[in-house]
Amino acid sequence: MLVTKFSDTVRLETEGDLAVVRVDNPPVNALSADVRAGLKAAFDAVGANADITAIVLACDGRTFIAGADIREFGKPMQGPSLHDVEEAIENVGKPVVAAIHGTALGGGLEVALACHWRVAVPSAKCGLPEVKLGLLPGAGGTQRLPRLVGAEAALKMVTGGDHVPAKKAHAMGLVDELADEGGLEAAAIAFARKAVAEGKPLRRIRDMDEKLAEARANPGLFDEFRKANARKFRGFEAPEANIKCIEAAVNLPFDEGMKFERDAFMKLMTGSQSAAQRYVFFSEREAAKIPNLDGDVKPRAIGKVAIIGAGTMGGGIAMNFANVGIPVTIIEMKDEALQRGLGVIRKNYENTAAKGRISADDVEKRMGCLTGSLDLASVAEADLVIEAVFENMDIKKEVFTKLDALAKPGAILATNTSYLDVDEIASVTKRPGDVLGLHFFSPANVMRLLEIVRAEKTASDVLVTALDLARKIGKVGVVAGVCHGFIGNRMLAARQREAQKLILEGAMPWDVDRVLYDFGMPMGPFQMGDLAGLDIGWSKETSKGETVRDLLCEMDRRGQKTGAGFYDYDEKRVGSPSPVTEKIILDLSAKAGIKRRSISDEEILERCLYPMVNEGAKILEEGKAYRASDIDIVWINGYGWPVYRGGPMFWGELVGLDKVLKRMQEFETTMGADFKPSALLERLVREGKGFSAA
Ligand code: 3H9
Repeated sequence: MLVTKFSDTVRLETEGDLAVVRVDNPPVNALSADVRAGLKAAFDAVGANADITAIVLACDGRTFIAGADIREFGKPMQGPSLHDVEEAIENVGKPVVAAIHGTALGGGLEVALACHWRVAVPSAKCGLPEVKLGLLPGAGGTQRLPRLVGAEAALKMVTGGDHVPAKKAHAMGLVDELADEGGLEAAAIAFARKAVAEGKPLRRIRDMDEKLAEARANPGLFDEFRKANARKFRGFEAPEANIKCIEAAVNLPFDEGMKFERDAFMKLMTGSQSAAQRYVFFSEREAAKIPNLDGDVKPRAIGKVAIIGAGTMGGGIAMNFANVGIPVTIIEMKDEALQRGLGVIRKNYENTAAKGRISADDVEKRMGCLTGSLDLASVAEADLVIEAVFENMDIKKEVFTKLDALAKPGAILATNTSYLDVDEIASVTKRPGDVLGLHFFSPANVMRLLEIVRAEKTASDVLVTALDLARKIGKVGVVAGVCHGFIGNRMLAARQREAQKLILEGAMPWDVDRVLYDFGMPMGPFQMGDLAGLDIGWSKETSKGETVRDLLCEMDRRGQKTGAGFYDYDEKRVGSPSPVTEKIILDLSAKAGIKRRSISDEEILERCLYPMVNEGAKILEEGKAYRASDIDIVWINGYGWPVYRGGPMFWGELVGLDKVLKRMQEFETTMGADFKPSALLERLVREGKGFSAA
């Protein structure tokens, strides 16, 4: 075999009349300038070499090409473009077969689509996930894919960005042949040789028209698709741009479609939404890294988990582990509560199975991972114990005192508290190094965020274990320090405070909710309150009847569950502004001597969001978050902050920290200390820096 290097990351292996062009650019074979240059040169060379009759494009390492190199985006382009590479492949004049393992994503799949055929192992996945980065496939993906699989399937793939398993890709016509695991390259070579032997005409996808003709016969397709997905796409620019490109593929000649795609790609690439979404991609990966660790800290092995409390939270947490096959013991004090909890979990799984997302077998397999117990001593076998009992310091301390006596040495002891001081909880044990907070968000089996609360004495390997475990159960773990409400709820409190003040000063709950919904949040604070139940943490006995919430609860308007809260609800739980709430608010304003005024949408937004940015800055300066981007990841994954706005800290910088500071100072002058700017915010503005310099 003759090996020729065409760049640091691309080599050509020739044997007789066969050439394998191989990419080796760890970790994910991204299409860096070096890879593009190597590929172009290699294909030019094999094209010119009359001895070569068949070519396979393959990758070393764990995956086929996983896309363009996102780190190069926004920098000046170097070397040949991806379009040049694809032209060199498509027009090489001999059969080219892509051998796909791991993931063929974005530009990687686009390169594979420029090949004449594709062979994949069953474990491989194909996708055009650009939409998740606020982009569209910018190297012909939107023009070639519909020609191969039809416009409807292409629309779903480019706007959903999901990874399609090879078997499905094969059924769709995206992959031409499935190879045995381990036999990929042999199969791709055999495929290429057969094409030569049979004299198969080279299949250039750009020349195919049959599937497009089908789409042209169905002119309503695109608007129906837009309508069906309007809710999902709300606020995002990229899905519509992707749809327009597929429309262009159907209606324009290939080269014009390519130009349309390139222009649309550049528009998205230079916009703020894609910048935000690319930032979130890297920030999520950054969040898994603990700065300044001493040496190579290994995670502890977690083979068994125990959860104390079978309520909504405990049950939801348990499901995360059962989903990935980790055995869980759920401990309750009374059998009735235990059976109820296990029953809710089973029902949840059965609902998921009814929707076709898991099989009936999966339900039993997952339930088989769960064991109920009425004896706290069952924690003895667990490597990780998570307490999810009532949110009360005395109760938590009592539980941890017992856990300290019962858990095995080296077991990690976690509390699911949302607010309480984890140092104080850890202090009742003789092993505070093993204690930390694992703050799951409700519904705990659904929400992606896991706040990992690092107490003063939490050991490094305990933190590393928690981050590792978060990834295993499909969560995004973010480390927070001990403070009231940690990262997420502490910032939420700043927003809630302003929302409550705004309705007494002149706005109505539906005004505040509308402004935040239009900003891109899934719902506003009052809708959220109604959904969660206004009586959380409220009781008739202790109500002072002083707040809107007190008065609503006293009238048994406790939110959606009682058919009324801030809003009135119909039988389908659709809310409408309530005259009852309005009267309560007007009366309370009058009682407090507040002269109500008209409040602009702009003020509502600034009053709700700037104090959050400011609180985030305080969290940073107090060292309660490692980085500003961690704060953003909390808000995107735990509270539905729109990903295309990058999180509150990213958004604050986009608005301009100087502008945020100036408004905070003005509000402080007129409305007092709630708006006192953080010292960090002042310093960064003074120095003209962003949060990454904090
Ligand atoms: C595109 O292709 C545009 C084209 O249409 C048009 C061009 C004209 N670039 O996720 P992991 C890094 S847009 C640079 O932990 P996994 C990542 O940051 C692109 N770096 O591994 C991390 O670095 P670090 C379309 C990348 O096994 C390391 O690799 N493609 C890229 O859990 C490991 O990543 C995508 O959107 C990249 N493209 O998952 C695919 N990808 O170690 C994006 C990863 O320093 N990538 N890195 O933290 C993924 O979805 C996952 O990384 C993948 C592997 C599934 C591939």
